Amino acid sequence: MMINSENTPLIHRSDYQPLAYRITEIALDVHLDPENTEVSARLHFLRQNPEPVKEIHLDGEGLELLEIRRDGQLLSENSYVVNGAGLTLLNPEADFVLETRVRIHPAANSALSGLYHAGGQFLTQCEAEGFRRITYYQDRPDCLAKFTVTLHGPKDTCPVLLANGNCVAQGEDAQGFHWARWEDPYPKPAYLFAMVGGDLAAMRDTFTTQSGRQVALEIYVAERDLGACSQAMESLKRAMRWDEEVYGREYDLDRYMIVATDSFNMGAMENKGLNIFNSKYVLASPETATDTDYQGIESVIAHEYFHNWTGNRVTLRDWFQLSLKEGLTVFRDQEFSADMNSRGVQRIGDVRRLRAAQFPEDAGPLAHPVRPDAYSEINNFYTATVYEKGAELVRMLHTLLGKEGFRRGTDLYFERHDGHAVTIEDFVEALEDANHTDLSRFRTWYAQAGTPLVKAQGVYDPKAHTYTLTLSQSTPATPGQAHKEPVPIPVRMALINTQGEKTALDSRGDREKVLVLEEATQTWTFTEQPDPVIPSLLRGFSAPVRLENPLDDQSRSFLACVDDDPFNRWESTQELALQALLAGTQNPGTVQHFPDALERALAATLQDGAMDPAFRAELLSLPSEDYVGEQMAVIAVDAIHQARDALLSQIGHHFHDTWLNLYHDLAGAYARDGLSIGRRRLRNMALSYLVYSDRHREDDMTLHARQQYVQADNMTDRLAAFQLLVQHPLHDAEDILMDFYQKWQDYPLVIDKWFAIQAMAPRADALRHVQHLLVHSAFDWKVPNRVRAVLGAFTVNHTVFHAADGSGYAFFAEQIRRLDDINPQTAARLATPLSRWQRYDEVRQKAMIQALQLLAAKPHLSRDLAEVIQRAYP
Ligand code: 0A1
Ligand code: ZN
Repeated sequence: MMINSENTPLIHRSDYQPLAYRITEIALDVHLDPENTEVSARLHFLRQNPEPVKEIHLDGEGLELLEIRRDGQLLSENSYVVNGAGLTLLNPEADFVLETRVRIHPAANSALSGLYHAGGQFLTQCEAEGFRRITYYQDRPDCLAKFTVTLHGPKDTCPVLLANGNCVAQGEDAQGFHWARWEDPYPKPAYLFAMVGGDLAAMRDTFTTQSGRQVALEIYVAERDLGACSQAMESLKRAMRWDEEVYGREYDLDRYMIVATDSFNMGAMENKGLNIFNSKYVLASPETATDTDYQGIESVIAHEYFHNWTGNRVTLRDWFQLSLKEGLTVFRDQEFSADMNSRGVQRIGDVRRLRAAQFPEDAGPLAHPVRPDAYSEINNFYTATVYEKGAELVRMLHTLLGKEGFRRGTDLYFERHDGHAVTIEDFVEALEDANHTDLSRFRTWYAQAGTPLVKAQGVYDPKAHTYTLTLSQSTPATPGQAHKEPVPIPVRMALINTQGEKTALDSRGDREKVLVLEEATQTWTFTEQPDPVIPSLLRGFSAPVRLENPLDDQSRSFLACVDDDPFNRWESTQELALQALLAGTQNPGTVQHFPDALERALAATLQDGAMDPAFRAELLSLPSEDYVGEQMAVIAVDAIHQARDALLSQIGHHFHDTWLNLYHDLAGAYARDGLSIGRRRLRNMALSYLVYSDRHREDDMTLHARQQYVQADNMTDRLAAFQLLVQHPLHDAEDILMDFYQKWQDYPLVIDKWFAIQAMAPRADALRHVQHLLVHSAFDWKVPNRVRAVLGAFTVNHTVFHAADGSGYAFFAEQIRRLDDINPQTAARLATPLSRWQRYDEVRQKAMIQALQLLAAKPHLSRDLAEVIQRAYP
């Protein structure tokens, strides 16, 4: 596609060059002012090689250079060059001190990268390349320096001044300004730099490390939110303890600070000793946050904390290694959450997310390896592949090496590389060396894009009493990678007999095994199997693959009732429901057949009152519209929606009395323990099925929802009812919408939900309604959470976004054009659903391509959005 922007040059992994100069120390002096902030920087340069170099490039973007000195002397104009990409120093000495003074404009920074002023606070975001928007620097992760930062700010609006490390001095000057000096003893790359200035209150606590040091913990929020920080604080302490116990990693500074803001592009950022968080992952009270929100806080707080070792102490050589910190840290946070909550339910959620975001990415034009080979804009590579698939690779390594072997490997990794900027290769080597093993073939996982397909074929021989299992693998071609190699795939498996027991698989009596499928096809024979068996494969989802296991419905239904692997038990029910939904899409509009096998599986779960309610709720939920679409050659948007609606109402109707009993029995006082959370989840699921059952009945179950909406004493229950009412196709919920808004208008995170639930409602006038949301007085183009609440939610309102007349796409593209001028990173991310045009029918394809063309023709197209469009429609 012709792109209307200053082209999109690619940066290649193979072009990596080590630094010619290190910067050993940096001292920053910052005078905070929303309109004009001045930043003075003093950098100590040290040449790495004896040979002189012609020039040094320092990155810089949008900086107004006011002064520049080398070793104290003003620099003459012919010894440096300044342009849009930065500053080039000509004929530098072997070592020298560079001083610069620049002016920047935080209030005008709506991209939220670098230093910005939002909601009355000064904040920074430097990953990946934001530091160059603050001062001239070698803004790359292998440039590790010791930072000293002095912040000056007005006392009234900025009583709190924070930066990384320890506060070593503070004072006041004559003009009513005060200042604070911070020193971080650990050399770090610039992407981990942070500073904050604002009127903030702190929730304080302490943590005593395993070696007995006391660490001050501080969470900075607006004064009125102080009461909503306890989940964050408790999660932080649990994460600190867990990292000591499971990885032997202790915190290394005397102070750990977290700052919350409503204006943030992502979830949170692991800046050394000074995390900056989207307030969505800090603030929670039972009245304003759902159980899912609480869970999100626990996992993101842990994620950022775990980065202190996996990312900060051991950092990245270059951005192609991003998954070295992200894949590993996601794996660590998933395991932490599994230990804190229910392991089975956690795994199901992790796989759901992987399949919802990463599998489609891996199957489309934006597919890339976990360790990419080239990029234009690194911000576009904070993807589900780098994060979630990256975590799955680490999980497979954990499976292959075993818990102890993996720990030996990470111990060696930290020992070897502490304080260094390293590669994924270094990580794999440490695991190999610590275990005297060879992971050569495993490396292909990092280099190759695409989701492998594993096909299983099993034969039981009743005479020989053997069960023979043949597994084969293939990976579809992805952009730039036509040919694929086999990868080692750990397949955790068991054989289950007619009594529902796992049989012995070998003479040792093991009842579960990990088979490693390394070749294109391999066969395993299990002897001494006196009875027919059903294979339970890929238990715990032991590898990020698609599995084709040709079982009949009978066997699946059986596994759905007896399999002791929670993931596979869930998977069996999902597969039955998926088949029913796919069948439903074939005959849209007709009364749907509700298969016996699915009925039996659901009935067994519904009757099992002893089962963990959270797990029970998982077993009773249907695959998402997205997931169903993924399994089709052409995504039949409307048919999927109708089939799913129809099956929901059938299940609601068929088990009506059971749902109603559950709904009443599960009522209980609000509490935050795991059991209560599970009970709420299951109860709200019952309510949802009851409301769907209305279609078949005389009674009006929305009355229950209305009552619950009014009487709820917590946001989980209130929002569940609210969502059902707003998204119900027949009932008018204007009064409820007004009521909700009035109650919560002062709580941005709650109002985000109010926007999102409306933007997801498949109502007849949905597009017009979403247009209205964009002009609502509470809508704000500058706040990413708010923009995502409307535009992000709109893209999952499938029947509206994908309306056959193209109206959804056209509307959407217009909004993305507008957003690109304000916040390119968020615009590019939101635009990715358009890249999946090949998956739809011809009419929709045309309309999606038109939308992409509308974007491509935009004047001043950002590099972020340009790259997404370019790759979506080359
Ligand atoms: N490293 C953070 C995520 C993050 C990435 C980029 C950002 O701005 C462009 C902000 C945050 C994490 O993994 O949590
Ligand atoms: Zn991370």
